[in-house]
Amino acid sequence: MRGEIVVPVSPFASSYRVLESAVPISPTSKIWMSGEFVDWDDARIHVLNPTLHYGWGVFEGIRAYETADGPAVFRLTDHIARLYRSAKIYVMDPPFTQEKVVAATKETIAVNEIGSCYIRPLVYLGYGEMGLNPLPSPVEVMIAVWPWGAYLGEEAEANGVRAMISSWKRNDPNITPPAAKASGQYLNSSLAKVAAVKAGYDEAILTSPNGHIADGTGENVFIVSGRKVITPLLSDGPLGGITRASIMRIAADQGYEVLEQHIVRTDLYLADEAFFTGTAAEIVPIVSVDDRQIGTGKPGPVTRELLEIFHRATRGEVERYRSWNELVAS
Ligand code: PPE
Repeated sequence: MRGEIVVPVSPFASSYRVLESAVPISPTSKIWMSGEFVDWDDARIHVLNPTLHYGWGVFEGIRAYETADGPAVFRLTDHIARLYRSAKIYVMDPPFTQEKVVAATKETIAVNEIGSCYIRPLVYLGYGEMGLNPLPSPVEVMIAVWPWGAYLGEEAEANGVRAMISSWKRNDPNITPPAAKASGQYLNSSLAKVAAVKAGYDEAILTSPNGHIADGTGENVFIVSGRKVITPLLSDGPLGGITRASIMRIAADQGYEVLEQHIVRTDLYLADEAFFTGTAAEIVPIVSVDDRQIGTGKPGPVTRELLEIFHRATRGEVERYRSWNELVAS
């Protein structure tokens, strides 16, 4: 089967499991391409598109959820603001305002008659120029939506995942800046992901060039130590996750001491609990790192508490976080 990969069940095991493509795309009807709706199968670009060759593009990953008032996009305005910050870093000036892209995202969800979904906007270079100077190329924007299931597997939330520290280092601000969510930067994440999956782990955690924990391949990392909920400083190279910010707020509101600080790999080994946060992954407990069991080796109570509040917040069920639910029909 395409994408099939066989991995050991654990580094010490003699049995193997087959990983299928974990997160396939289910097509919807229309994709928004620079101002027009195009049929899903016709949303094409030329093979000499420069973004395909050099990775000069910036994107977002956003989710919409069903709420009592209809589908709502979780923190859509914040995601589109990050998209434009990423575009600024990569000197791309999208030919649409942020407000227009926010509205177009809602329209794309409505046109596709979909409730809960994953949303993928991409700012990329148009066809016509080739070479390493992106500046002469036109800037295009596309938005697609589709139903996307559990990013780290159906059982990840209930049972937790096994992570390893990657030998691949996270991007550095003076190499390819982690403050931008740029297409080409994901070579770094995918190298780490492939190494982790082939070694039989669910996910990789990358460190900064000087050894501080940064983030997972597509998720931020948190540890829990007593009443402290701790996540790496942005200067250590994680993406400034919107789920990260949401969990920091929820944890503070629940009375935890929330800290951004340097974390090293042994802090993970010795934590009471650890978890990943991200739009695609949502909240996923980490039950071991480098085969050191974390805490009891099961998803912990603080992780569960925060995860449950987060889920209710995404569905518009928590009054104090209602401003995070941006209704599609508004
Ligand atoms: N770190 C990285 C490297 C990252 O890619 C993401 C999001 C996060 C942290 C969490 O950020 P946020 O989603 O704002 O909480 N990764 C997106 C892309 C995943 C993909 O496979 O593509 C996502 O979760 O949508």
